[in-house]
Amino acid sequence: MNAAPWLILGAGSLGRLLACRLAGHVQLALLGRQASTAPLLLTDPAGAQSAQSIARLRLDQAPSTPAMVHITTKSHAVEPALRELAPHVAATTPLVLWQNGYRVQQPLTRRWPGPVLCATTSEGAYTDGADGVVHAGHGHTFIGHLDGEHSALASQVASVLDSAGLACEASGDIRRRLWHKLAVNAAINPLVSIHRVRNGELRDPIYRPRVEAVIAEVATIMDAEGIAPPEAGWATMVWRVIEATAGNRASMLQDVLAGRPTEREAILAPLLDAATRHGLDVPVLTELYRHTPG
Ligand code: KPL
Repeated sequence: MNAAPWLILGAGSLGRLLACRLAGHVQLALLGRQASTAPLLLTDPAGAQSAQSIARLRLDQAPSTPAMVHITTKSHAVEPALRELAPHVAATTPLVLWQNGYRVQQPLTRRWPGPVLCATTSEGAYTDGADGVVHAGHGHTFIGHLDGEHSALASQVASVLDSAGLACEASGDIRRRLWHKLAVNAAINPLVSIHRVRNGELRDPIYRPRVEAVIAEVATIMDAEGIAPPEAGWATMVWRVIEATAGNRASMLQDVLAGRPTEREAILAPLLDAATRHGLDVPVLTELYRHTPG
């Protein structure tokens, strides 16, 4: 095992999932608002439970020379969390950003003195009480640097995650992968959070044309941004995810129901900014932004 620990900043569902899966593969600590000596309880996709003894620390208790820091908070919480952590860790520490959308990735890649990798994942997980995480479904993770640098580091991280049971590969084109996920999230999350419906209900005739209209505007923006479409096309990609997650309450709907801030700024704002940059008129996305809870 590596001597320098991997720090996981953010003890929500993704942070807990990474901690439980990586335990035994690397030294690690999970950083959150509160320290805890309680073990983390992982429920795997088959329903089997296991208790993991993991160091759970406050940010100010972080070891000063970690091998890397995985930031798993929501996008809007990254800057405050990193401000709090920065005085405690070397500025050359590699960061891995796991946020949805495209809000923090570019500024942090330019600003942080150490290497910054971005990750995008379709692993499904949710928290279960104060100490539990349910790994609801296996997915796939891609990791890479926005400009394709630090490929050896990306491969090393991907290989550890992969051997820890989280299918993962290094990507030389992580920007495209992040925008693809953003396209899916933009077509699903705002609509289901406004109408408080499960993903599969978007197939109903009252919602379907709205989804199609969002996809059409997103496709135009992606084209202007030079983001190559998925092989199957934008619409097929989105409808496949809706089909595969039909019974899910999307993360944005869960945030709304729990009274938490949503990822509206991380998901819709980059699309609107890109539309403005390219002089594109996007009335459907503009309206969607206005109605989506922030
Ligand atoms: O990633 C998701 C989310 O909930 O944020 C989708 C793909 C919409 C699945 O629910």
